[in-house]
Amino acid sequence: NTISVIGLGYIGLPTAAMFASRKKNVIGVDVNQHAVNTINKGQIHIVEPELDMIVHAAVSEGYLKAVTTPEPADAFLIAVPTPFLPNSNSGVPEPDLSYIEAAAKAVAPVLKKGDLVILESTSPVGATEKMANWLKSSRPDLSFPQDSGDSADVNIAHCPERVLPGQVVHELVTNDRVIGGMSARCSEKAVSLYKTFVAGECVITNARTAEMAKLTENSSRDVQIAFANELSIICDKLNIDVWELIQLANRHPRVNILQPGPGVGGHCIAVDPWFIVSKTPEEAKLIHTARNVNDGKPSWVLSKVKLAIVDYLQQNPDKTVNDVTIACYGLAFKPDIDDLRESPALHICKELAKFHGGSVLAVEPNVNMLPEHLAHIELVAFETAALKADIHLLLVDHREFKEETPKQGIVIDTKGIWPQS
Ligand code: SAJ
Repeated sequence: NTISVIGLGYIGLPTAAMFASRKKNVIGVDVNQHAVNTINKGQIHIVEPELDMIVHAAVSEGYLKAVTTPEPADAFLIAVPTPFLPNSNSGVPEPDLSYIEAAAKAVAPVLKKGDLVILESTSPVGATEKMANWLKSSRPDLSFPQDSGDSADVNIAHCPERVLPGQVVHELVTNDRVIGGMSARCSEKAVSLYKTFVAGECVITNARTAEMAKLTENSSRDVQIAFANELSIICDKLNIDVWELIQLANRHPRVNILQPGPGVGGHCIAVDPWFIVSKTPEEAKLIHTARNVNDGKPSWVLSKVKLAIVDYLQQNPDKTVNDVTIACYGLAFKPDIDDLRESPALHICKELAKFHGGSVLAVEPNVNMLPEHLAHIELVAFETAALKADIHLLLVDHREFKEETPKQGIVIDTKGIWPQS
C-alpha cells in the first residue's frame, strides 16, 4: 500500500516520516522544489526535534520520496495550510481554502476506485464536503461519499492534526485522533490507516464534528488565555501582582487559569477561532471578544513601555528620549523555540524600533541571526542588554531568562518571571 502526503510542512513531513518509519511506501508531495530536494537528500527544511533522524532513515531506506506532482497511491493525506484573509468584506477574517482546493485538483487525476482521501488541515466546518465536491467535479467517472455513502468509490475523512510544535514526533504517536469520516466506511478505513503508527485512541465521529472539534480545542485555549490577559490588565490597574493572584486562585480545586503574556502567537490558536467566528458571527460572541483581547495585548504592552520612557525621563532630567535604550528579551512566539513567525514578542519589538528614537536591543538565545527584514534590530547577548538598557522588556519566558535578571533600570515583565522591583 502506498500513502501519499500532500504538503510537506510542519505537519505533513512528520506524518509522512512516521508512516515511512513503519515501512510503508510514502510519496510526499509539495509545490516547493527546495523542500522536495532537501527531503530527497534525507534532510529537513523545518525545525522539529528528532525529525531529521527519522526523515534521514526513511529516505535512505527507500520508504520516503518527495515529488512536486501527485502520483497514484492508495491513501492521500492533505496537510496544506489554511490561512485566513484578514481584510475580508465582513471585517471578520475569513478562511482561505485555496490551498485545499489546489491540492484536491492536483490529486483528482490520479485517484482510482478504493482510494482514501483524508483532510488533515485545520478547516472551517464544511470544508471536507467542499473538498469532496472539488474532487467530484474533477472526476465525474468516480462516486463519492456525499452521494453514495458507504458504497462510494472514493472514501473521504477529516482527521485534524493536533500536535504541539516542538513535540510533534512524540505527540503524533501518543495523542488520541479524531476521525471524521463522511461515511462509516470512510471512518473505518481512516482508523486502520492511522493505526499504522498511532498508539493513542482513534475516536470516530462525522466530518463536520471533527472539523469543529479541532477549532474548539484551539478556541478553548484562546478564550482561557484571553481571560488571563484581561486579568493582567485589571490587576495592573489595581496594583495587584497577577501571577501571585493566579497562583492563589489556582489552589481552588476547580479553578485552572492559564498564564498572561504579551499576546497570543503561533499559526493555530490566533487563527482557528476566526474560522468559528466567520461562520457564525452572531453567535460566537465570546470567542470573538477573546480574539480581540489577545490581539489587543501587544498594544497594551507598548503603551506600558511609553509610560516607562516618561518615568525614566522624569528620573533622569538630563537625558532626552533618544538617549533611552530599550532591550526586548525574547522574540519567539513561545518559550524555548526559535520560531519567530506570528510572534507578538517580535511584533512588539518591531513596533518599538519604529517609534522609539533611541536604540532598541533584542536578546533571543534561540536564534543566531535575524532575517534580513529585521536587520535594523540589534541582536545582543543577555549580558550586553542587561548592562546597556535603561528599560528591560521581558517578552518570552525562555529558560535562559529564568536564570538571570537585569540588575539596573526599569523592568516590564510580561511573563512574571523576574522578581518585582
Ligand atoms: N500562551 C499564553 N499563555 C498560556 C499558554 C500559551 O500566552 O498560558 C501563548 C503562547 O505564548 C503562544 C500561544 O499562546 O504565543 C500559543 O501557544 P500554545 O503552546 O498554546 O500552542 P501552539 O500554537 O504551539 O499549538 C496549539 C496546540 N493546541 C492546544 O494546545 C489546544 C496544539 O496541540 C495544536 O496542534 C496546534 O495549536 C495546532 O496546530 O493547531
